[in-house]
Amino acid sequence: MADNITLTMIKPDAVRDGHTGAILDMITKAGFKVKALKLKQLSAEDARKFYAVHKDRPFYDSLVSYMTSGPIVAAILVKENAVEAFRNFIGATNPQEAKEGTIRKLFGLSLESNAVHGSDSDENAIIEGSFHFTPAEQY
Ligand code: IDP
Ligand code: MG
Repeated sequence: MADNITLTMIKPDAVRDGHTGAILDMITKAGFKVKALKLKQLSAEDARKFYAVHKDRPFYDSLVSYMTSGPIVAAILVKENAVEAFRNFIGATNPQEAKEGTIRKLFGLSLESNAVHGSDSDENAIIEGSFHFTPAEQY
């Protein structure tokens, strides 16, 4: 099967707490190849747009505040079946429900501050990749 991409963000709490290196190490050791990578401060407009699918959810405003509370690390990752493989690798949205050894179990602080993002479909991975990276920033 051909390789696919997924988009991840190491979220502000995990960057702030110094987990960027450990998380990137786990990601690459799990066989995901880095196609694009950057440290980036999201504006409120960026965060609202990125999470527009959740705009009617009660946690939307809080999520936007959280995601703009400090820089994030965005990356496009490549692997066979990347979207599903990465979501299995990071664990459930709620770190308390995430399996042992997953990134969210290891580094997540709460349902909101759950350390990392992972795309939910191949289509959204492409949209989210283009949101963060120009073609020239992708290798
Ligand atoms: P996902 O990141 O596992 O795909 P989504 O349902 O797409 O989960 O939610 C996006 C992000 O919004 C989550 O990663 C988490 O940071 C936050 N979030 C989701 N549900 C809640 C909630 O019920 N309360 C607070 N924050 C939430
Ligand atoms: Mg999602």
